[in-house]
Parts: sequence; C-alpha cells; structure tokens
Amino acid sequence: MDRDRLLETFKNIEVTDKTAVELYKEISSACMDEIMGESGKTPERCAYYFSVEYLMGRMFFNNLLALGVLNEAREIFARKGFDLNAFEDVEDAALGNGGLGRLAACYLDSAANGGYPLYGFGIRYKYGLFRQKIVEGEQVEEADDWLKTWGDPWSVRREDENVEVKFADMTVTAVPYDMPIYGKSVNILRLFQAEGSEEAEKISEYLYPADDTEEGKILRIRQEYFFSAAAVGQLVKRYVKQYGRNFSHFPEQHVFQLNDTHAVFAVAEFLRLLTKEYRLTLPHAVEIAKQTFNYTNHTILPEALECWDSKLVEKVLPEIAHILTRLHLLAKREWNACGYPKEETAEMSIVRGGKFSMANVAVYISGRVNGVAEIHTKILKERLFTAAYGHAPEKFLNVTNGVTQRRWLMLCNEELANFYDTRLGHGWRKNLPAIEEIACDDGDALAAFARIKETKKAQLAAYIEKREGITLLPDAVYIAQVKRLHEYKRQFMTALAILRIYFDLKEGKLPDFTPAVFIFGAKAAGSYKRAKEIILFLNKIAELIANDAEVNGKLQVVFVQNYDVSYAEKIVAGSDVSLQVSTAGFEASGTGNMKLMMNGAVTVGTMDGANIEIVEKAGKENNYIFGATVEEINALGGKYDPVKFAEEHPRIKQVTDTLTDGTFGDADGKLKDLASSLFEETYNRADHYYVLYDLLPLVDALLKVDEEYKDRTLFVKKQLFNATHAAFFSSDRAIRTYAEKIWKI
Ligand code: 26Q
Repeated sequence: MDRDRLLETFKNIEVTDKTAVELYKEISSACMDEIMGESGKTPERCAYYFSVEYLMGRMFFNNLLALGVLNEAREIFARKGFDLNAFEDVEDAALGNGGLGRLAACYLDSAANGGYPLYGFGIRYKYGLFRQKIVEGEQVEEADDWLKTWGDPWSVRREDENVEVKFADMTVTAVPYDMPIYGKSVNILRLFQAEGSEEAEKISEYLYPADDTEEGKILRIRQEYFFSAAAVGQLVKRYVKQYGRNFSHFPEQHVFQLNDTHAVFAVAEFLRLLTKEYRLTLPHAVEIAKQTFNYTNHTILPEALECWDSKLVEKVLPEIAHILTRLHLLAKREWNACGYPKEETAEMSIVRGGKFSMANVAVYISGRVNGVAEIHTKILKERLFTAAYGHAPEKFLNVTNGVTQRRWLMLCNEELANFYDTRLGHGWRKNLPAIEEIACDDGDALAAFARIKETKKAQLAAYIEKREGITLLPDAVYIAQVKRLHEYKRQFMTALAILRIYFDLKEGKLPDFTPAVFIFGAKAAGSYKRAKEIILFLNKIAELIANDAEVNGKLQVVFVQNYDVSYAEKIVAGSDVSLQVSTAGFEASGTGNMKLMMNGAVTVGTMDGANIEIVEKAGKENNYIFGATVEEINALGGKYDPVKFAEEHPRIKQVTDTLTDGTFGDADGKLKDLASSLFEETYNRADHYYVLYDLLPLVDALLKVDEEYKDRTLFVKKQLFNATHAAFFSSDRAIRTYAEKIWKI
C-alpha cells in the first residue's frame, strides 16, 4: 500500500460543486484501488467463516484508519472546506441483527489485522435489519434500503465467479460481491446476491423473513442453502480443478467455521457434491467433512435451536433431505456399533420427531465444537450436548468472544486512544495487553481519564439531543442497556427497577440521589410481541418521569431510536455504567459488555456469560454483581412462585401493579400481557426469566452505584481499572485462539 500516493490522490480530489455522496464515492474508490492492489493470492490453507449475519457498520472510517490515513484525510479535506464527518450520515451495513453478526465483523477485522487468512461467506441482503422509529411509544419498522443513497463503494461485483444454485423448482444465480478486509493481510468477505426470476431474487431480499408460515419457512431454508451451497460449490470446484477427485488434501487446505447452525446445509451440500458429483461413498465423504467442519454455538434457548421439518426440506431440496437422512442412519449405525445407550443416541439424533436437528448435524460432523464464554461452554457440555460430550470430550472447547479495539476503542474513543499513546507510546496499538501498564492510582492519569469520560458523555448527550431531541440531565451518571430486545436479557426488569427508584424518590426515601440517566437502545424482532410490549413499557415510564416535576431533575429514561452499530459507537464511549442483567445461564457471552468495559464503564451485571470473566479480570470490587447464580436458579427448582413472591414483597407489588391499575392507561392490554408474563404460566412457568426474583437485588445494585458515583475519584478509578483490564476481550485474542486451536492456520 502506497500511503503517500493515496494522500496525493486525496489532495487532488476536487471538492467544489460535488455532493457529499459524490465525494464519498470518489474517496472510497481511491482507497479501494489501494486495497485491491494489495489483495494477493489466497494462501495454501485458509479458514472460511459461514454466517447469515454480518453487522459491518460503517466501513469508511474503519478503512481509513486501517490504511493509516484517517487523520491526514480529515485535515486534507478540512483544508478544502469539507468535513469528513458528513459521512456520519452514511447508512450502516446492517446485514445482521445482533451479537452473532457483529462478532463475525469483529473476527474478520482481527483476522486481517493478525494476518490470518480468514474468508467470510454470507448473503448480500437488499434490505438489512429494519430501521426503527418510535411512534407513541411503540416500535415502527421501516425497510432498510441501505444501498439507496450512498451505494456500496466497498464491494466489487464478481460476475466472473457466479455460481448456479439448484432448488427443486428453480435455479438461482449466486452473484458474489467481494468486500476486502484490510489489515496485515487483505482478506475478503464474499456476500452472494440471488439473481434470476422474481421468486429467485426474493432469496436475498430480507434478513430473517418471518417464518411463522410455511412459505416463510421455505424462504428461510432457501436462504440458508443458497449461500452455503454457493460457497461450498465454488471451493470444491476450485479444488477439483487442481487435484481432481482425490479429496484427501481438501481438509489440508480448507477449514470451515459454522457461525451457529444457520449454514449447516453446507455440510449436506458438501456430502451431496462428493457423493453425487464425484462418486465418493458416503462414509468416505463423511470422513473428509469431519476433518473440515467446526461449529460455534451461540445460544441455548430452545426456541432458537434450528429444527427443520424434513418434509419441508424434501419439498425444496430433495437431494439434501435424502443426504441428511442417510447421514442420520450412518451416524446411528456408528453409535450402535459403539454400544451407546438408546437415550443417548436419541438425544444426538439427526432426525428427531420428523425434523432435522441442525445442531445435531453440526455436532456430529464437526471436529471442534465451541461455546463463546466459559460458563456457556460448560452448559453446552453438561446440559445441551451431554451425550455427545460424554463420548467425545476432546471435541469441545471454549473460545470466549472478543471485540475489535480498532472500532470499539481507537475509532469510537480517539480521546482514550490518545491517552494511551501519551502514556505508553504507540506500541499498545499492535498489542492491546500493554494498556495494563497504566497505573490506576496515579492522580494525573485518573484526572485525565475523568476528563475524557466527561468529553465522551458530552458528545453522547449532544448526539442524543440531535437525534432524539432530548436534552440529558446535567451532572448525571449515564447507565446504558443496549442490545437486542429479548425477555432473557431482562430490559423489563430494568424498567421495573427504574419504577421502584421512581417511587422511592417520590416517597422521599432517597434524599441524596445523584441524577441518573438510563439509556436504552434495542430492536425487537418484528414478530416478537412481548419484546415490543417491553419497548412500549419503557417509553411509558420515560414519559411518566419526564412529566413529573418532582423527579424529572433526578431521573431520566431515554429510549433511542434505531440503535445500530454507529449508535453503539457513541453510547459505549459515553456511558458510565453497563447493564448486563440477563437471567444466569441464558446469555451465551454478550459482547456489548466488553465494548462498554473497554471504554471504562463499570458493569452492573449477573454472573452470566462473559460477565463472569469480566469481573475476574477487572475485579468484583470494581463492578456491581448481583442476582441469582445458575446454581441458585437450579436449586430453586419448582419452588419459586412469583405471585406469592410479589405478595411477600410490597416493594415489588407496588411496581408490578402499575401494569394493570391504569397508571399508564390501558395501552390495549399490552401492559396487562406483561403482567401475565410474570404471574401466569404463559410459557412453561410464570416469570420464566426470574425478573421479580432478581428485581430488588438489581435496585440495590443501582442505588449502590448511585451512592458510589458521588465519590468521583473512587468511581473513576474503578472505571479506569475496567478499561485497562479489557485486553483479554479483544477479538485479536479470540482469533488467535481459533487460529491456533481450531483452524491451524
Ligand atoms: C433461529 C431459528 C429460527 C429463527 C432465527 C434464529 C436465530 C436468529 C438469530 C437464532 C439466533 C440468532 C442470533 C443469536 C445471537 O446473536 N446470539 C448472540 O451471539 C453473541 C455472539 O456469540 C453472544 O455474545 C450473545 O450472548 C448471543 O446472544
């Protein structure tokens, strides 16, 4: 890469009479020329990441930072009278909905920066995750036409590499769009776009189309097969060109990583190709597959474990259904030959109750199966895949998630990055653990860090003012809960805790309360009714408090609209406190917790997911752990009765009563449904996620934060300790682990 040449090109770009969009395309394309000039031949052995989601966010600033020209570019264009911040209006590439998709993006970034050959495969959705507006407290979804205004200058259409993907009723062309990922090596994210008939093009139209109808389910199956088959087809074809039909070298050159089960059809397609096109026996093809595939699990929620009706798969993909059925029988024979008990083979079965268990396919075929935090991996071994673990313990390992410090520190918190530069030199930029050298009791460092936090809070406040038209309370502690909206993440519990604090304030029980601002950001899946009700409830509370002169100088709730990667960059840098309050055992890892920690937020959290490892690194004394542990929840068994529990705790009953007593009007029974979720057996038990059980401990933790925040030196020390002990949560570490322990690249 010729930096000087690129800067020269920037200097020669004429600014006058050009729109921001034109300039965006011109500058981006100059960068792309440099980047593409670097992308060389693919190495002998590569890892391939299969994911239905990639939450890349904005590529512009990230790529300029990677090219080492961000600051100069800002200056060059500023001198011409153009502020690069205009590109903060560029649409995010939101081809994903949460942690799993953002993890994929962080991993691509870290692999390129570490010089590991990791190539991503996925779908180029025409519309990304919906854009969210809040109207009268409720979520309204709009199509995310992300390509419309700014286009996609960071991808190259590669028609020369088109692949045909065959379904029972049609053939679809998979057109690759290659997005280079720039670092020590230049890797590629290849997203396939479906082209052909109108029906064919629907395949890459929407991310997670509603699957409550048969038609919706078929579309999902098509999507998953579409990109998996395109990727596998391409790689196998390229291999055969070089080696012919001797597949014994295939696993030496390829290692496949399945990002959850959404690409498990890649296994079936691989077996189909090897047996049908290249005439290997199934056992032989399975042997090759076993040396090639690996699987990362990201959730233990039963409703998120994919099972496809075998009849449905047969209808759309008869050969794939046939192969999966043969695989099922082959696995069964193998297990029977080993003399495994019936209950265990039933648990591990590929076909179960007329459905294909995609997780069981993945576990059976994968050389390595990993969870994404210590506690999660333990649960995989002991609860989810008990039998498989019992028979092949060596298959299972943990790789705790990580996030890229390039986006989540250097880009979003330049001030903190400069702080490290000043005190440590630039070495930490290539070696994050160096930030542990900062002395957290040094008065100068603490004062400097405190100023940075104030700056980032002011920037966040200004941004929220601009986007939401809401002025944040001055001199307040900023407490953020930003993540997908889900019952297990318990935004609902935080809402009830805020109401509890509201009543305490009204009753004069908290005379010394420091002003607190709660910032929520979350999207609810379109079909997830209860999640939408929780958004409504949060907004009702925000309104109640804002309109109450007795408390609105002390307490504030803001639900920001359209929370996305770019919004996250502002919120993680500008928050004091990170809320990570999932029911113990349910959050596989969490990665927002890491981003906030890296920027010096303290965690108010349960002993769940990566929170456990966070407090292990940053100290329990520097964070606020509360609530039931997995063991305590298990020990409760059937003994927990939320109705009785609320009766026994008037401080709980007072807040839950607001859901039904008209405090917030009727809201069409939506809040009543939330009350039902607590007190009636709407899933298999009342209060499935122990919201009431952990509510008062959460209130206590929040009040403790509020109290300790008053001693600013002490609090800032805790924050700095968290920031400087976040290196373990870098995706550079995670990728190194994958590369060494799984991929051998
Ligand atoms: C499954 C079946 C049918 C329809 C949809 C799905 C589905 C879709 C998306 C299931 C799961 C997802 C996404 C899961 C996800 O984002 N999981 C998060 O992954 C992060 C990265 O490992 C973890 O940090 C989070 O704890 C986990 O929730």
